[in-house]
Amino acid sequence: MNKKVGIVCYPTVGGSGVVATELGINLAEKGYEVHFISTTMPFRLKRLYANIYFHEVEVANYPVFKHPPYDLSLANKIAEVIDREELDIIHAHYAMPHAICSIIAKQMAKREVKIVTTLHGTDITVLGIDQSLQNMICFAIEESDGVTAVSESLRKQTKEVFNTEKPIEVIHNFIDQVDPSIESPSRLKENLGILPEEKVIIHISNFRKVKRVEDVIQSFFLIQKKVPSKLLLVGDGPEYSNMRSLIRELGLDDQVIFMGRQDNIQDLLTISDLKLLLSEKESFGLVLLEAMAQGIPSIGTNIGGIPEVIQDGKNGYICSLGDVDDIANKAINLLNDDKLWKDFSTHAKSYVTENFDSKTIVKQYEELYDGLFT
Ligand code: GMT
Repeated sequence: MNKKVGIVCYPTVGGSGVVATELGINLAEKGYEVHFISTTMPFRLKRLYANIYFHEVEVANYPVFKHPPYDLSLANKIAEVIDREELDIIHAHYAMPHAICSIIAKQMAKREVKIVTTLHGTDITVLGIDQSLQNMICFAIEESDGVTAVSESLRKQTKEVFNTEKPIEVIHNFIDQVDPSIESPSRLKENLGILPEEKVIIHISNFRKVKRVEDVIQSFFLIQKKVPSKLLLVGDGPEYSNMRSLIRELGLDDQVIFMGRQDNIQDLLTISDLKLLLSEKESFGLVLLEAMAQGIPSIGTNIGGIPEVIQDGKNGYICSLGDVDDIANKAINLLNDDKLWKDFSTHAKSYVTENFDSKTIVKQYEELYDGLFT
């Protein structure tokens, strides 16, 4: 009989929430009973599935609490769901705080349950650097029954930073086959004020400092001098206003289109010719897969898991962090060479299908789950 799996994740727009939700949907389609435990319904969970349940974590907020105790409310809810729904596995996405809360819940619950933790990056590459949290993250890793990392780079970094004994399996992020786009690309381009002959460069992120959106803009500044083009900036976050100012300073107001947060980026990718992800920290870069699955070549930095997704010179380019001249030169060369672009585009699609298809990757999670019960 298929197992009952509880998935604990951040429901908001962001790679880890997308991966957790898509995993749940794929498992449900294979007959698992899936229980999402989160503060709000994961945003990609748009359809109704008979065997997917959602359990809302309500955070108590009494005046005596200086900070609402999200972690405790979550642990309590996980324990409650383990017992009531007779779960076999809790799959926590992020060590901090989701794995920790799951471990507390396991101790509270009356039923034996296995904990699987998937490391997505920031818990290791950002929080891991904070000494005060290191012991806690170590504890989450060692006490989990199974641990995965979304890239080899993240697995290596976790071992180096935490020196943990627990084996960490690399299970890359994945993508479902892309549905045909509903919007007509030429109409969408026209609606956005992009001329038919203009190339479209796209960047999608949460505009945190680590994403180095300023490098995207500086690279575009050089690109647009040689290639008629527009830059689509999709997302929102702390660096948003600084980026607006930079664009004004560079006189790029008419050539950069701010799209804000978008749940459905597929149509925007359909009209794009090049994806830029120039982060200084990136454990994987799910947005790269989303672009490459649509045949959009990408340029990324030689950071974290990015080189596990982009094959330099085959389906995109890998450049050094901050080297905007090199990034721009490579982009100009690619955008001006139709044959090269088509080659990269074909390779991008096939590389994603061969290596990051949901069918292949979800099977790896299933094998991991099975292994916990033998
Ligand atoms: O990109 C982000 O900063 C959001 C973050 C998240 O929590 O969704 O992304 C992390 O997990 C994604 C899914 O595994 C990865 O594709 C991103 O590379 C990773 N972000 C970082 O490592 C900065």
